[in-house]
Amino acid sequence: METSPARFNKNGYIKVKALLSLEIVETLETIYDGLLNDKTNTAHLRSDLAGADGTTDKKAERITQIMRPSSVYPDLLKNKAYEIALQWAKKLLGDDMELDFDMMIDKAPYTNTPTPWHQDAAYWIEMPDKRSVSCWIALDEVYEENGCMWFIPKSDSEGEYILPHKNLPNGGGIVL
Ligand SMILES: O=C(O)CCC(=O)C(=O)O
Repeated sequence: METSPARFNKNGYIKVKALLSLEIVETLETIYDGLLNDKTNTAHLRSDLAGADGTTDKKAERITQIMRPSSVYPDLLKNKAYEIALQWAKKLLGDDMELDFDMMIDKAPYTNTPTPWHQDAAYWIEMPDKRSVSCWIALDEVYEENGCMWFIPKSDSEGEYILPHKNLPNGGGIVL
């Protein structure tokens, strides 16, 4: 049977079944809900990945992204999720892997806004060491209709190629 590192190398991603206990997920959920509602202390870390939408209230966030939530709430780093994610990164890419940053994303209900297709590596230009892994942890039940993460397996011919990306015109994330 193919090992996880072999599958990761081949496809560019793996899915880990039951990465965290329900208790860990619930703790993260409580902290993240607090940060999501705390618009004052997170203002400098916060953006809308969907960008501005001229047709709705400009203040309404559709895909809230909060960079480095642990810088506002350092106890987050003590949560087992961080340790387990790092163990997996080491298993997949080597024992010298370290946490670079954490991030939370909230897809507000009834906004029907897709997250733009992208490669994470396109955000990380000029990184001398190209090894990286993002660990995406769902805190709610996720399925196609409510915004689960989608991956496209890399093809053999692509190698480590980063496709050209552009900025969304309305100030959101980058898109293929
Ligand atoms: O949750 C999503 O739909 C996108 C998340 C993402 O792109 C990321 O975590 O790098």
